[in-house]
Amino acid sequence: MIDDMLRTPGAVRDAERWTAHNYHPLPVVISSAEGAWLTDVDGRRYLDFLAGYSALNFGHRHPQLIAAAHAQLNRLTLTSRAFVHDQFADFCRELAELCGKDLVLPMNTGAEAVETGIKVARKWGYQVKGVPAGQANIVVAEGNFHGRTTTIVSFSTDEDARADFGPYTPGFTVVPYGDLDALTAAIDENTVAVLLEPIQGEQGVVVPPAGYLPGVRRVCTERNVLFIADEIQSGLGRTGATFACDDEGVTPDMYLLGKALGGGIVPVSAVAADADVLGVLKPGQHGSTFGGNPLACAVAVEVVRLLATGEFQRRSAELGARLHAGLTALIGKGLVAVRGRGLWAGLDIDPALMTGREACERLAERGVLAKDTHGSTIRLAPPLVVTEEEIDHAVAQLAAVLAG
Ligand code: IF1
Repeated sequence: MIDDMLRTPGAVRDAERWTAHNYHPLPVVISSAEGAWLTDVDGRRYLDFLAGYSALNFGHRHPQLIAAAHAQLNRLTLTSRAFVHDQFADFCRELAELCGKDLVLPMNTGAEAVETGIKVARKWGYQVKGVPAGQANIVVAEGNFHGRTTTIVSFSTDEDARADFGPYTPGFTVVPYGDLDALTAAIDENTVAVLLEPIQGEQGVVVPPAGYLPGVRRVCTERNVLFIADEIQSGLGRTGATFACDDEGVTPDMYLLGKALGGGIVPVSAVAADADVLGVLKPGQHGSTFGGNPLACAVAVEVVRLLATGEFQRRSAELGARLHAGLTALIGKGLVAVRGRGLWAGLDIDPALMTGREACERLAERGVLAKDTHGSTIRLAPPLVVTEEEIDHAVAQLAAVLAG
């Protein structure tokens, strides 16, 4: 292992020498970026078709977001929630309005938003629904990815993410994704919530069958169960709408948000829900040191304002149609399936040709950066500022890679 590292470029080797090997990054060392473009330490440029796993929906260093960050850096960066600061109310109000919810609870990472959602759903179950103490259960889907904490991986179905991290947190029931009958059957009198990605990202950008999300919404309403939508990757413009749930005309009881909410600058996540849900939390029962900090709020409120124009949702829908048309034309030419919506696609490459990792290595040699999910599946998720020409260029490079 260490010998392999010694043969890789200096900066890559140095990085690997001093860190745990919990990632296997492409041997590309980025030093600057703007919009949809990255530049490495040798001046080579790459089109970014990962966008930080959808944390860079507005592109690298969007001027409006960078300006907001600089202005706040020169005034106030952290107070803790022991005090209020002058960026807090605007961010929480404008995000709540974007979500159509009463309240927002700001955190930092996506996993923290998911953990917050789980804790709030359980407390709501005991205090509002009347579930017996310690008996709350939450229904989740096979193929889920909601983060990496020990509770979250407790209900993961991905052995790489879960193995050897026990003992696991109880209180979760796993059902096949997209199977409304199985989900309905799994709900019992102690079920407090259903937690789903409206489109499963890490599983390979898996879009559920038409009618599934509306069915989940109906069943949750009928059974007095909270519908929690993890929109951390699917939300904030990625699918061509503000939220992926919008595409199905569905409003969850709780939105879990993250990634792009921080504008690709600072970690910002949040839970948005009505008062009858988030109101179960009293002072001292939940929190975090950096959650809702002034720098985070100053950047994230500008993200909300960018989304409020609808420009990025329109771009994702219109340019996403161009992306999917280009990709669909490659089915039978190295691709076996294309999934997704808006500027978000999961591609199954013919396994006989190459793995997803090999495809991404060859794309990188052609100046396009993407990431495999599993096996021969890769995900494409460019910043929503990408242009038609850049989309056509990336698809052409993929076609060339597949053609060998
Ligand atoms: C890694 C995956 C993507 C997420 C959804 C919550 C979180 C994520 C739907 C947690 C985070 C990231 C985590 C990062 C790679 C990336 C990822 F490959 F892990 F699965 F995008 F698909 N809900 N996804 O996608 O948010 O705590 O990371 O802020 O862990 O390798 P986080």
